[in-house]
Amino acid sequence: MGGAVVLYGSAAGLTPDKSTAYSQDTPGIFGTAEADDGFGSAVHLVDLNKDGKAEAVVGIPSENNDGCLWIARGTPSGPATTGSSSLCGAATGLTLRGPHGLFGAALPGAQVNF
Ligand SMILES: [Ca+2]
Ligand SMILES: [Ca+2]
Repeated sequence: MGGAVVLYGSAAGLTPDKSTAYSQDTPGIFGTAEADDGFGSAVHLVDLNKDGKAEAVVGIPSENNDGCLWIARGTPSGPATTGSSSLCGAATGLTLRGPHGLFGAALPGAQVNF
């Protein structure tokens, strides 16, 4: 289980207006919400394709015992589940140790890099 919420800024600061919550129960997000997935344990906003819109990268460190990242494409109205993608630890070719690989447990932080 777990979740991540995108809040938007305004002249008065962060506002819940237009906020969007994401979890593995959200249509368009891969997998299913399971106990101890840790969806949202780490989050990062970064413009990966340099189009001026931030992608949301969400860590799911206990997904499928190796851990995964979910990446939502940035759009003018915020991160979109349509066309989102995932990357899991074992698929990267990294050697993951221990009962949980914890891929996606740490990301640089919630920030926007343009
Ligand atoms: Ca899951
Ligand atoms: Ca982008």
